[in-house]
Amino acid sequence: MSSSSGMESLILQLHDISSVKFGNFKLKSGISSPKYIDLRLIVSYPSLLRQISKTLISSLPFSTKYDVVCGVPYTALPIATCISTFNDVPMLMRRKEIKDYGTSKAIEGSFKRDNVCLIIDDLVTSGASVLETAAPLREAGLVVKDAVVLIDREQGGREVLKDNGIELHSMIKLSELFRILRKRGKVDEKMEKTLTRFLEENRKVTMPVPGNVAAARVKVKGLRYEERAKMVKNETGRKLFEVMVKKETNLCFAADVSTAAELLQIADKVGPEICLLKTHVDILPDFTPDFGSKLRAIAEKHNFLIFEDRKFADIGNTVTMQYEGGIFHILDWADIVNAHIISGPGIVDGLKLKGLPRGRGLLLLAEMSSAGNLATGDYTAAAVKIAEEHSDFVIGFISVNPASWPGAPVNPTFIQATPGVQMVKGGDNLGQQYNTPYSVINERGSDIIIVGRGIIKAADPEETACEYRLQGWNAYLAKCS
Ligand code: S5P
Repeated sequence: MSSSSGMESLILQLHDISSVKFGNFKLKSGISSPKYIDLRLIVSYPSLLRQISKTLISSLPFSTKYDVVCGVPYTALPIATCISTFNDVPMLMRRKEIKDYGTSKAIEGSFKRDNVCLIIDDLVTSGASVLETAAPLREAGLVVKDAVVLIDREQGGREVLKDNGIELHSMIKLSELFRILRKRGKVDEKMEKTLTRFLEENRKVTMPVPGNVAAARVKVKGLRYEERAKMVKNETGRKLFEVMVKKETNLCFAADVSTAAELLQIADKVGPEICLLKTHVDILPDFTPDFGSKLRAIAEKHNFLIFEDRKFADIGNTVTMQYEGGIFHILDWADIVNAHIISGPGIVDGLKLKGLPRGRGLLLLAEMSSAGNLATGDYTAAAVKIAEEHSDFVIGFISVNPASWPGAPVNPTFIQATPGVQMVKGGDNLGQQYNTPYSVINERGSDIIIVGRGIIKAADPEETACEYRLQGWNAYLAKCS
């Protein structure tokens, strides 16, 4: 069997077992796709799995050298296992969930520092999942230079990986797979045209564009807020970036004062310095129904947005009522609210139901600033995933160190807002932890500094807000350059 007829037979088998399907599929991201590829099914077909594993390795250039292999969890794990046993090459496993007991290792298996590790995956789209596996391998001292995949979707992953020092080898490109199935009569002419158009439209994902969320993970560091504004789907998210650019500020003021009267007064004072004003409306003893309209008038006067830090956490149905109703009618006056993801993605669906028709935006709490909090690791990753699935409504995250997230920098359409900011690193006596504006923006990969007591307790809050604005903005300029 020649290698091209071997490849054709593999592709036909994948089609026969419905690992590759054609039609009209709604993907998790919300976009419609004329094809659906699910390679998890191959574990039920041992001879196919064997064939794929052998073909994958033979598709590597002769010059590719490696000491160990590691499959991207989960679909590629059985493939990597077969490759390991057939070729007598040791395998490593990357844990998706890192245990917080025992040895807490991210990489299982035995290896030496500087061992070269070949990454194996089933599909590559944006390259993000390969990078997520490469990061802990590299952190553990391994060298990662090559990745081999079954199918390259030709959506920018190759370029993203190259930028990160990884050469991509693929057994087959998606366009080639379509061509073979067309030749073998498995795809009609009309579907072939739809597929070609789909590929063309999705090809340039290395240039971040709205809707191409995963692929937009590239090069956020050098992107300016004005460029990112153009990529955002949600109108409030876009407006926030625009306000930041226009007013040259990435300062959010956390207006945790004791009364509504005081809040309105200080909002008017610091208004020129800020892009966002954050409230905790439930701490105001003198709240009246006209609070929202009064605050909105000040926000319009000084051109800033309003963020009610409600930290919704309940099930979807309950949060719809909490958002819209009660005493506070948050939906009527807050441009932005935030939510924990502890209850699962239904909370976003609930808030979106009410918020999206009003053009509102949502921030997800991916990390927290307080000592010992539990929003770390997989929890943070789950927040990113939910955000990507709802990028029409989720505008970004409350985060502390997004530069450290796997696959960072994350999609630049999302804004990162960080609390726990003061001029000097430190904390309060109830667990709050502070970093400086420079560290938050420049080193920790955030976009907005959220400052409360640093301004409220200053002798001159107006002047201090100006100082925070300058520090935050200069850190941003330094990051861009
Ligand atoms: O993890 C968090 C999330 C938030 S939104 N840590 C926080 O401190 N916050 C909020 O940011 C908090 O509720 C408060 O309103 C503000 C920080 O205030 P500061 O006085 O410590 O600057």
